Amino acid sequence: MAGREQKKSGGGGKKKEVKKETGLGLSFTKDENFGEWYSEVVVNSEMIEYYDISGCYILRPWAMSIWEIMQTFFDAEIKKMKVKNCYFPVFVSPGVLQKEKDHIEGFAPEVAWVTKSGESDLEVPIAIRPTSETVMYPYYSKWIRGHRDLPLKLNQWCNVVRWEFSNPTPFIRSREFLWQEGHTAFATKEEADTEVLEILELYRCIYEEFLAIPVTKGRKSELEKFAGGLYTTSVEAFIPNTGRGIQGATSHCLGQNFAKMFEINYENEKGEKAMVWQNSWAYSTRTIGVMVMVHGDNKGLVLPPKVAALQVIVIPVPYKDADTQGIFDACAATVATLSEAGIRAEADLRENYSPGWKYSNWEMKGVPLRIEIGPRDLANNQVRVVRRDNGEKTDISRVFLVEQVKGMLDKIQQNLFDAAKQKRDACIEVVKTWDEFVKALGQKKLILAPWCDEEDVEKDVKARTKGEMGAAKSLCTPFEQPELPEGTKCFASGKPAKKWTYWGRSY
Ligand code: 87F
Repeated sequence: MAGREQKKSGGGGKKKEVKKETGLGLSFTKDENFGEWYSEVVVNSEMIEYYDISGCYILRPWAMSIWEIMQTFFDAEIKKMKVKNCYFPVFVSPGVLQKEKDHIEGFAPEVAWVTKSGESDLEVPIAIRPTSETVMYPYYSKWIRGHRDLPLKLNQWCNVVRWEFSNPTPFIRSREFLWQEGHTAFATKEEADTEVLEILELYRCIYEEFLAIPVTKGRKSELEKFAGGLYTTSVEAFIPNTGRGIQGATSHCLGQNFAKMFEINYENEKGEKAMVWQNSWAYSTRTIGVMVMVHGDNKGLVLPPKVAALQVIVIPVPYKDADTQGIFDACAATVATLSEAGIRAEADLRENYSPGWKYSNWEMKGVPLRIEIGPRDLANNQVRVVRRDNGEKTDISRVFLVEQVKGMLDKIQQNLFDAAKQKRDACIEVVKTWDEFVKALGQKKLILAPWCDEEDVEKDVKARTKGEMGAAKSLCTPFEQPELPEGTKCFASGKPAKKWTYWGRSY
């Protein structure tokens, strides 16, 4: 995706600029230039400000509020599972980072280092965490002694730094990002296996119930899994405009690999020495980028009501000789009624902007519902409600305000999910042969193909599809498997197929 690095500032600000540029507030359309459209939406909606270090972005309150809503949900859910929050340092000593050598090898170029304090070189350079296994697990080794210390379930909400070199994109690929990382240790593999799926279900919930984005739960191939772990599960989303899959979040069973490396041992009930089973799981601010890409349109951002900091914006529409004060009072009363009912509502009473400008501005910011109150509405004790997702206008009596608005927010939430699912499903192509696969890839499809599940075959698929657009890879083997008739052959190798697997280009 294109996306410019240093966008000139401005855009969302003054009334003239927005109106004059295109009449829409955006100079690129989603279908014609997706990359530029995306950059413009995240900036003009006031979610992101570009920063003077490439790949780093300022998360403005409009973005942060979405993150916090998801965080509140997820944090409460993991606490129900007895996961405790903690905070480990951002710095990693080089020794401990090397310990994970085999697994860190491929990642090493992305690790950022602090080498100086002031003018003098540090005696030993210090790494900045790209993830916290090596930071945390030495202490797991220290804290876990007996079976009574298990399970140990910790999570931290933090930032991580990965010095990416390819194509930085706000939310999707940034050099610093926010996430939660959960790291748990159990006495048995069964407990670990169970938790992997419980967490994955929470991730599905974040995407489908909060962000209104359909995802596929599944297992990663041997090539695509976290190399340090036993197996990796993920929720996978799809961006129809670019025809790319995107990993939404991951839940790994680490097995005992790290336990061996970091000597995370304990004495079991029989007094024998045993090794823990571990999991790790994470979702990041990438979720917000996927939301923008999936739901945004040519007027800007489209927020699903459940993650919108502001669900309803109330705008007075006073005509010259109308009862302006009466209209403003009605706006304030409307906000009060909605707020009391737990609906996140505000009035835009700024007098230096026209109603029309405000409409575009709040559309750009993706607020799910706009309420307009003009003289006629005042006279009829009604308000006009306009949906952001489909532009539908309805006049509703103020008597039924709360129930109607609640109903509409629910409808918008559902409609966004249904529309996104329909679009995603329309991109799914079931293929059986290599020729069909190549054709579907060229058409930006999300490909479902029977596969022999062999690592070398996936490597071969990557090699054979290498090019400007990036190679195709497996996205996941969905847990929900269509029937695989006896004798079905692998699309790539012709060997007996073992699983239906999703393939495509990806972020
Ligand atoms: C970049 C630099 C160094 C990903 C990296 O998925 C190390 C790594 O280990 C690295 N990029 N990874 C894999 C992260 C695995 C795992 N960590 C905890 C997760 C979930 C949360």
